Amino acid sequence: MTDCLFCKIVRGEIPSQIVFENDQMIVFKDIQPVAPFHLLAIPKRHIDNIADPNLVDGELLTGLLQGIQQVVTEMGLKENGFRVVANYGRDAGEAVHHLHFHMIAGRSLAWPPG
Ligand code: DGP
Repeated sequence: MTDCLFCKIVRGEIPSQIVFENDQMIVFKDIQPVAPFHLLAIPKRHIDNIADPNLVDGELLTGLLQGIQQVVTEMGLKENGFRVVANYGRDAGEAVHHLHFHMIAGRSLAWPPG
């Protein structure tokens, strides 16, 4: 998708702070962090969001989760805990329409979220 913001980040057309990358995905720092650690895990391939039927490709989803597991392990986030969130639609505040998992950690996180 030419105009997709996160596709541009994948292609390196918009600068980002990438902390993890493999063939399928990148993980980079959120530009508006809500916690000391706020990362976004995204597939390199354009997938609209968590409700995109293309995500039934179990291999992609498994790969994304494996990448997330690797990052939380390597960054030491498993010690105190972390949260992984995918927003969908207006009520959840989805702003960028390229599948992304927020990875949030580094402070006590309230539940339920606001
Ligand atoms: P969501 O509301 O779930 O669609 O979250 C989108 C997130 O993307 C939001 O936390 C801010 C982040 N974001 C938006 N534009 C950029 C950008 O250009 N660079 C980075 N690193 N993050 C961005």
